[in-house]
Amino acid sequence: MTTDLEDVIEPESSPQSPGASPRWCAAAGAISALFTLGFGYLLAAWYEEHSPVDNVATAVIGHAPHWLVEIGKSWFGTNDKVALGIGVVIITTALGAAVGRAGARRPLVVWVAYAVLAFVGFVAVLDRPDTNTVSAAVVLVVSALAGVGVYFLLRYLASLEQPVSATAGSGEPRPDRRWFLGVAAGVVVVAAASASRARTIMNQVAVAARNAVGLPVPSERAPAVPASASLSVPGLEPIVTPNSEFYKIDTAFVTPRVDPADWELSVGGLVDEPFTLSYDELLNMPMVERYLTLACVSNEVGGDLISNAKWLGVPLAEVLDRAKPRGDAEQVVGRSVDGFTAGFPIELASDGREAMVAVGMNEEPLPFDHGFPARLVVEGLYGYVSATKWLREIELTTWDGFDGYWIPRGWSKLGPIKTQSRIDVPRTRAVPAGPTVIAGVAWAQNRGIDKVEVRVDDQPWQEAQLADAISDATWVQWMLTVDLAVGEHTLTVRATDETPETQTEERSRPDPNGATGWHSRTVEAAQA
Ligand SMILES: Nc1nc2c(c(=O)[nH]1)N[C@H]1C(S)=C(S)[C@@H](COP(=O)(O)O)O[C@H]1N2
Ligand SMILES: [Mo]
Repeated sequence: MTTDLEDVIEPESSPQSPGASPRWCAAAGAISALFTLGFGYLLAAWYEEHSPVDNVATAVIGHAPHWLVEIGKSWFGTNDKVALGIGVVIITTALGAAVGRAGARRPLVVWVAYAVLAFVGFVAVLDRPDTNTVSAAVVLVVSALAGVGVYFLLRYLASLEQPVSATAGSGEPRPDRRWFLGVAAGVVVVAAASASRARTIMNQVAVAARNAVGLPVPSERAPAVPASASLSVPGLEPIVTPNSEFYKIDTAFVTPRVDPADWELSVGGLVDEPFTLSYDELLNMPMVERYLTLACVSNEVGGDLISNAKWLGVPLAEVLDRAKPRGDAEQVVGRSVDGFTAGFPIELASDGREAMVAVGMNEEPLPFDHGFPARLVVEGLYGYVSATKWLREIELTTWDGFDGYWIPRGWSKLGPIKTQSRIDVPRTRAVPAGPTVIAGVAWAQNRGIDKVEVRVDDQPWQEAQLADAISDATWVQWMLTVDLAVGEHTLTVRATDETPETQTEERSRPDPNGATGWHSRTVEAAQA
């Protein structure tokens, strides 16, 4: 018997065809789905657009219910985007297999499934402000057609039979899988190569541009960090966090890699003189340099979503003044290239706290992960209401006129950082009995730390030694040597800020406006 195109389109017409069985059609479906992802990624890179997977994942992150996002964060922590990416690939493969299998009897199902896929991809595009819908549609249609093509090709190859001579004697036609397997392997390789090539294309322009940036010399340098700001306790975090160690939190499925050549910062809203700045214009404004400790509202008591860096940037007050804010402007909203928003009261831009449009971080242009080419940093506010990365717009609006990204998701509209302290040393549970150094950090940005106290079990609080603070905008190190008897001990720390207010013992969760409670650690002291 022969296999012709008719069999491919309507397999019922040749019931004895052994090749394109549902199982092999499922494999063809899974492989063509993977091919669609990789090829779509490459097309998107050519068109300088986000990949369809990125768009869909971004839409999922943006519209996922509050509880689901929190589950994602608690299961996968900072790896939640990787988990989501792997999830997308697994789901696509599984759906592809199911559709491919259904296509064994009803090829139309495959066409419909790919059409639905392209439609979902298109709806996700509509959510992104920085996307050209026409090129996105081209990417979706072409990659979906390519996926359908690969499916029917594989399905056809799966139906091939060995030449009659090879099956002589039996009389039964036997399937010939060699073509299928060879082509399928080739398709998988092409899909993977497309994805990796797309990644490179998407990154290279921005990477080269960032490498070429020469940061301006600030008109006001930050004073050098005094040696007295660092206690020499092994295991204590450095007072200034290296960029590679700086905590990273954002909603971006793929870190934006913005080419500053096609970037602009616009300042507008309730202002008399809206304006835009190119990256070079921004770099030519008078710059200051400041140490500032950023903290995430999601940080648990004792957690590490807090880091300290030296930032280089233009004071926010100068940027806003230039636009001549109107009397009814109450809120400063930062908007990112990927649609994230964060807002805070306009008074905080000029009440003496550090607040800037930052371009540099620890003597480098901002790393991509931390907002290149520009971001906001505001002393004393959690990042979710202030520290917009990949900043593209500053809009002045009324307080009720706009809610930032996290506000409708259950977080407070005001996000002042709460006074907190953390035990870092000892790092291990087992410690030698006798004099033991306890050390850590405490922070109360914009108020300053007045004192830190440590308690062993139920003994009286003892005041710890404080290192010199770089400024009220940064965390401060503390240490205390306590005498531990053999056995188990609970060490507890609490800080008092300069208001002066001592942090509350009452434990509360990070949502809606930052965790409270005293950090404590249990150690086991043994005879040395
Ligand atoms: N564009 C954008 N900016 C953002 C966010 C985001 O999701 N997208 N997250 C904010 C939050 S919640 C925090 S805590 C800080 C974290 O900054 P970092 O990643 O540089 O530490 O960035 C803020 N800026
Ligand atoms: Mo955050």
